[in-house]
Amino acid sequence: MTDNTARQLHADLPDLQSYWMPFTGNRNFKKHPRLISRASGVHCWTHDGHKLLDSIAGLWCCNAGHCHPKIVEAIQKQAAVLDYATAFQMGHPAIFELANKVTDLAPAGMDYVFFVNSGSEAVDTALKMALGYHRIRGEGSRTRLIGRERGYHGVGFGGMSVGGISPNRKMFGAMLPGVDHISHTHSLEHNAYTRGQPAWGAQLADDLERLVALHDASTIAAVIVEPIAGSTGVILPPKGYLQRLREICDRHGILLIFDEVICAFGRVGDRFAATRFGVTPDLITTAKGLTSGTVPMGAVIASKEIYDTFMTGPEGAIEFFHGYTYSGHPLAAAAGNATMDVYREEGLFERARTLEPYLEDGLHSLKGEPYVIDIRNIGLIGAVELQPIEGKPTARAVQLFSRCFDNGVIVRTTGDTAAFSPPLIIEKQHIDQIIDTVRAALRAI
Ligand code: PXG
Ligand code: PLP
Repeated sequence: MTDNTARQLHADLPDLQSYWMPFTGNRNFKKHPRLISRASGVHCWTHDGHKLLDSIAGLWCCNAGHCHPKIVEAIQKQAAVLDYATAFQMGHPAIFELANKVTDLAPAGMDYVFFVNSGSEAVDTALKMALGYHRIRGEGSRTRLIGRERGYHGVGFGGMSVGGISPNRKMFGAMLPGVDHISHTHSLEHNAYTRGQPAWGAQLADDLERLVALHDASTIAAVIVEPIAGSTGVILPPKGYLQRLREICDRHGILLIFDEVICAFGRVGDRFAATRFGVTPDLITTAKGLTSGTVPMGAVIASKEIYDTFMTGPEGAIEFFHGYTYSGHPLAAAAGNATMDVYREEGLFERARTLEPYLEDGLHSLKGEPYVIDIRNIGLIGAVELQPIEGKPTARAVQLFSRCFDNGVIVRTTGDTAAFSPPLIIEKQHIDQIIDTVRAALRAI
């Protein structure tokens, strides 16, 4: 079908031709468009009025639910008062306020916030902070960055390089030099159908010792991991794993970066994965839930030690030659402030923790349904892994997605895993609807 025919078939839609869509099969989409034109709470509606329960909070981001009136009002008010102010050698009140609100939630000792516009920018920023930190301290030989297999850290050159998802990497050349990866922690053999953190696998953190032995600690700046890997299909940290990673980093003077773009702000039933698991990294990257997905914004939360190290050059000099035109944008700041207020007033982090067992029971009730080979969960995160169709990876999950979509539920699939990350305002009846819809879809595909 040509693009012209696609346009005629969907005469009620805008012309779809010029938009090059991200992470999308563009040609297929333009033949079978799915446009979301409205959203409220845990629901959204397509352009032709099909109502959908959003089991993934947009894309792991609309934690307070869609179009929360308080957040909407804050953005509207801000837009009329101050549209933009440069963040370089200037500032505006709302962004200082937000920095304080974020550090109030952050683990003790993580007292400074650098604002960016996305998770990808947060990751690249954190990696640069790590390199700069060592250099200022006279350890400029620490230039290596260590990621983890199957990790997702966004699509910038830094995040892609430390990332471990091959389709996201293979087209884009040599990437950053001096990057290496520790092994991932997913094991169906040992951990299938675990509720919460798996018991097996803490020793996988020792893979970092292998890289220290290979490269020498004096060449390694930082290790970056997602405490809970989301994008790759939800991989939970084995009990004791993150603690062990922290210990190894401490032993060798390596900075530990938690990429909490998905985990932060209630998703794991706590403020951060760091607070839930009781492991404090040196840097935390966030985005998504920071503004409940309403206005693009990301942030790096840094330890006092890292901030203080940068604040040592000549008085008046710029300490960190880094920043984005839209760092700390007023609309994002207003959205972030309102979002933090909503989280607190509505007790949404506690709510996520309270609902965790209900979602867990619902998801694990899918054990034994056709094609299901594993179920994983923590906080308001869940995953159902399916047996791939022989020779056609991802095809089974795509069928599940389509079925659920037609039956009124948006699920996210990655590889052959369906992932769930509903808004934290979700109610039990919605969780029931998600589980019922997925069960029926599994039986039908
Ligand atoms: N780090 C992590 C851990 C993420 O999950 C990013 C960085 C990048 O953030 P931006 O804002 O640059 O997209 C992410 C983003 C999925 C999915 O299918 C998840 C993300 C992005 C796209 C798809 O689960 N997370
Ligand atoms: N490219 C050019 C030509 C620019 O002038 C700028 C910023 O001034 C950028 C890229 C970077 O844009 P941003 O600060 O939005 O990341």
